[in-house]
Order: sequence, then C-alpha cells, then structure tokens
Amino acid sequence: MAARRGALIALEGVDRAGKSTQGRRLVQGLRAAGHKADLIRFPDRTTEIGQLISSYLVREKDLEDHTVHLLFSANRWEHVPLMKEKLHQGITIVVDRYAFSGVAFTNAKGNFCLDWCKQPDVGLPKPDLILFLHLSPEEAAERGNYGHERYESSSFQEKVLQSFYCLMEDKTLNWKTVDASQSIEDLHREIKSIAEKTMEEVQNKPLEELWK
Ligand code: ADP
Ligand code: FDM
Ligand code: MG
Repeated sequence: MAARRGALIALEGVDRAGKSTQGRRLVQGLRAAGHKADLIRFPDRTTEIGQLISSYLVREKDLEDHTVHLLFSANRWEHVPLMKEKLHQGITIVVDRYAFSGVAFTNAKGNFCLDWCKQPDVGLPKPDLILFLHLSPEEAAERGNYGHERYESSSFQEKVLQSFYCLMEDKTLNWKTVDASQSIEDLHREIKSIAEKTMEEVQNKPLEELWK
C-alpha cells in the first residue's frame, strides 16, 4: 500500500476573519498532536514574484490588472513541486489564502468573469478542505481599521465576499464555513477537529487537481 499522504487545507475568508492567526495556530496544534504540518501564506512575499506582488499591494508599484492576477497565480505555481513532495511525504499543508482569494479579488474588480479568473489556477493541487472563516462586516470592523494596502476598503471587501459566495456554490469542492466570531481558542479547536477528520479521510486517496 502506498504511503499515507498529508492533506491540503486552505483557509479563506474576509479581511481580519482570523486566517493568519488560525493558520499559525492550526500548524502548531497539529504538530503538538504528533502530525507533520507546514504553513504557506499566499501571497508568499519572499520570492521574486512575491516581492513584485508586495510592491503592488503596498502601492509602490502599479501593475496592470491581468498581469497582477497572473503573478498571484504564478506565486502559487512556484510552490507546487515542493507542496506535492511534502504532501506525498505525509506532511499536511495549511495554506493561508489560495486560488479562491485569487479569483475573488480579481473578480471583485468588476471586469473579469469568474471563468477567466480561474483559468491560471486550473490544475493546482486541489484542497481537501477549504475552511471559510465567516465574520460579519460589523464584527470585522471591531477588530481594527483597514490598513493602507490595496483592496483594504469596506466597499471592495463586500464585492470580494460576493465572489467568494459564488465560488462556494461549486459542490465538487469541500467548503466548510466556520463562525469566525468565536474566541481564538474555540475556533482553533473546531478547525483542528475538522482538519484532523479530513486528514484521516484523505490519507489513502490520490491528490486531485483543482477545477479540472
Ligand atoms: P486575517 O489573516 O484573516 O486578516 P488575522 O489573523 O490577521 O486575520 O487577525 C486580524 C486581527 O484580529 C488580529 O489583530 C488578531 O489578533 C485578531 N483576531 C483574530 N482572531 C480573532 C478572534 N477569534 N477573536 C478576536 N480577535 C481575533
Ligand atoms: N490577494 C491574495 C489577491 O488579490 N490575489 C491572490 O491570489 C491572493 C492570494 O492580496 F488583499 C490579495 C488579498 C489581500 C492581499 O493580503 C494579501 P494578506 O494580508 O497578506 O493576506
Ligand atoms: Mg492574514
């Protein structure tokens, strides 16, 4: 029998829902429970492509909209060989944002249909679980003001949320919505339990390709 593989778990959700907090906490919690787990944040601002994306996000650089969409996707593809290697070694990978953020943010710009937005990410490793951290705009506002990066405005974020809802209609994907208004620890416990169940379920199943 082939060796057991790790699971690919994506965290998505509105700004300040707690994706980065829960991503770190999940990897920590899984490791403490004896699992092998790694975290990747997208965009990964440390690579050359990631640095270009970062300079766009902090408004140091203006990039054309199609171009920046393709750069976000390329920033995922550059991780794919290592992601596959790790998954096949039994390491669970938690991704803080993935292709769904890619599609939702570009689609929210208004002149890009979902189908066009999805194409560059077709064939990426398909997440075994997509956790959508749901938080109302009012509760998100209580967690502080928006920063000064691109996309950080409530009107744009509302459009992003609508795009996420469209993506969630795809029943070939394992979306699970969790209530992100809980305390960090309660939410962590819920997320860890869903993650461990998924890890168990997929360990002997082949890794699939996204949107194929
Ligand atoms: P995201 O990555 O989704 O934008 P973060 O994890 O960076 O969100 O969290 C945004 C802010 O909200 C941070 O200040 C964080 O400490 C706080 N925060 C995260 N989770 C919770 C929670 N469950 N309850 C209250 N505050 C939270
Ligand atoms: N973002 C993120 C995109 O527009 N496309 C993508 O593919 C991804 C992964 O970049 F505004 C946006 C979403 C957010 C910004 O912010 C990254 P964080 O705080 O690093 O998640
Ligand atoms: Mg974050």
